[in-house]
Amino acid sequence: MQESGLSVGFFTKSCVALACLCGVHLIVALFFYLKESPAKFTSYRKIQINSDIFTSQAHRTAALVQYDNGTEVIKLIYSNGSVIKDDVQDPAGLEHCPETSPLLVGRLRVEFSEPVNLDMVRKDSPRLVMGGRYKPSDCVALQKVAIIIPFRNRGEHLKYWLYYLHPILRRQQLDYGIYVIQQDGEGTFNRAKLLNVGYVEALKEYDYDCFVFSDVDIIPMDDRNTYKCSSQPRHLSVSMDKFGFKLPYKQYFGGVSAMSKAQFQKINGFPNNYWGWGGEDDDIFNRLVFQGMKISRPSGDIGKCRMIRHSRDKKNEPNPQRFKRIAHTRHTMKTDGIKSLSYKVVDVDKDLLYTKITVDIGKPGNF
Ligand code: UDH
Ligand code: NGS
Repeated sequence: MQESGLSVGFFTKSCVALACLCGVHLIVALFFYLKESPAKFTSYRKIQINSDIFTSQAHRTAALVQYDNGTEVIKLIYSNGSVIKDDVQDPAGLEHCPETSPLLVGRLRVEFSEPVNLDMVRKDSPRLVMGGRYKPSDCVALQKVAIIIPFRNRGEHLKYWLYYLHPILRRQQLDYGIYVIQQDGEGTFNRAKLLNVGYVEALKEYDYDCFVFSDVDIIPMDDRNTYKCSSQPRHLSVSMDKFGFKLPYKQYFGGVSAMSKAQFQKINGFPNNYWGWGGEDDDIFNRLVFQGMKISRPSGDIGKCRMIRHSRDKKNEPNPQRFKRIAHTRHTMKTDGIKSLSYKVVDVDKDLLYTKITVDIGKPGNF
């Protein structure tokens, strides 16, 4: 009787010990399973980056890597917690490009005395895709930038622009596309309406998050003047040779500027009813100010640019109505803009170096 009592006690103890062993084994296995397979569960790894994309100096950002059902999701967040960028990592597992590209060389020699050869540009950019599209091979660009050029009868200027800008944009490690928006016909030129068309047409093609609006005859003299967007609308052609390398006036917003999609939407895009030369850039400046935004600019040194000298274009005489119009921006911007834009695409020409879209934008009083 005593013997069987002993063996029952021994048996119970053995069972308890075995159960404990199994428990420990299970915990250890679970620990290693969780450690090795973060993708199976939602977990977070925080990494600090020095970024000023969509952020000012005052708002340092952090990148949060979230593993969610096996996908690595990058969220760029403000220090106050709001998400500003939410991106799925490149399937090839590439890292994001650094905030400052290591490929930049700084000051550039820009001159227009010799004709340029675009074949060299084509050869030097093996990753260029039809339509003037490019993205870096070794990292995921921080911004997807559509560059929009208002255009008519400026073929020579376009050659210089493509010759200088493609290598610069490549060194800036941008995911970019070039859109030349050509006004059809011989009617009065309308720069701002063409820029609106460029915005709409570029977005039909790709999910751009930044838009650079550039005259065809302005070339940056320093590749540190990055053609990308910032937390505030950015004016890029801040010290032009024709103005003695300074701003002609504090509110000047002409030449080359950059706006995120959100900034552009907030001001209802650009005005459609400035026909002929002048004032449309001042109207855009007014829109930005009325929506509580401030202009950001590179330093005068980094923002140096050259303009290709030319005579006044036909059908782009100074617009006599421009002063009256810029006095009423606060009111007109509500109705006149991207929401009221209408036009017809006449032709799309895809070159390796650009997409040229010819558009009928009507004439004053029409559309
Ligand atoms: N543009 C064209 N074709 C035109 C008119 C304008 O492509 O017929 C585009 C082009 O991208 C140009 C931009 O619109 O860079 C702005 O043109 P603009 O005429 O408003 O400005 P710009 O400063 O010339 O180039 C102003 C008149 C210069 C007279 C100089 C007299 N010495
Ligand atoms: C201002 C124009 C702007 C123009 C700027 C520079 O006077 O549209 O000159 O012109 N504003 C008005 O006329 C109301 S520029 O010297 O580049 O031809 O951008």
